Amino acid sequence: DFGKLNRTNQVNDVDMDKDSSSEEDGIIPALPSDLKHIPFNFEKIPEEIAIAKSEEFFEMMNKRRTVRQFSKQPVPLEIIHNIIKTAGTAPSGAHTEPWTYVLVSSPQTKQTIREIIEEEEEINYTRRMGKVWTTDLKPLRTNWVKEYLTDAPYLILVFRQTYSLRDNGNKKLHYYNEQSVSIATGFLLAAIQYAGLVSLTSTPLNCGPALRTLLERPTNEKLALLLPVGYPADDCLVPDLYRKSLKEILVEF
Ligand code: IYR
Repeated sequence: DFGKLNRTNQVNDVDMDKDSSSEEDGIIPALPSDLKHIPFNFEKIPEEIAIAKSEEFFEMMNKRRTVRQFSKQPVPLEIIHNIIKTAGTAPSGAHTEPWTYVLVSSPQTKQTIREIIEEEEEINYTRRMGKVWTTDLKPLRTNWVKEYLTDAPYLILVFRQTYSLRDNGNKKLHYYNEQSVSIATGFLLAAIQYAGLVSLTSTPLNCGPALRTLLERPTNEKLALLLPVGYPADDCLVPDLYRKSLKEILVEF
């Protein structure tokens, strides 16, 4: 759950009363002030089935790998739409849903994106990132040449809305927009995996403004991530990495 911030920016975990003074102050909530609360239709899963399902989901997610060599094989658009709909089910601060997904399949636009990113990434690798960072990345065999940007059938650019405007022109605050977009991207990656596709969670350094301008997004939106989506190339290689065990990531009291 997302804590609430009051006007003095202090965290207030207690739910505000229905007849709190906010409207007397001339502050109108972003959601309808008469928003109904309705019964929650919860369907309980029997425990033994829940255990099997949770294990099955782990096995499926544990097969996810970040892929840097993509096939040019097309993917039905309907799958991509369903994946983005899934990302849209993520929780968000005050239900502000602070995300925009820009889906690129046009070869010309993918080419322009590739040129923008490769130009910046060459400077990143050779001048900005520094010796420690580039040395850490060496075993992963990444560089500034990004064929996946033109090979993958789709690029999903995740934009984070730092705020939005209400119908009356007032600013709507997007609380915890970084966390909300990060969670939604997790949903997106899980949906991609479940649909049998692959992706790469890329963070094009210093490319945000140029890509935002190219894709005609407003200045309140910041590029969070760029995900190529498709099938892996037939000769795709992945680094032979292992994941931490439960024991290494869990602390129980
Ligand atoms: N953004 C660069 C560099 C890069 C950084 C990290 I941290 C990685 O895990 C992988 C790559 C690139 O995309 O190549």
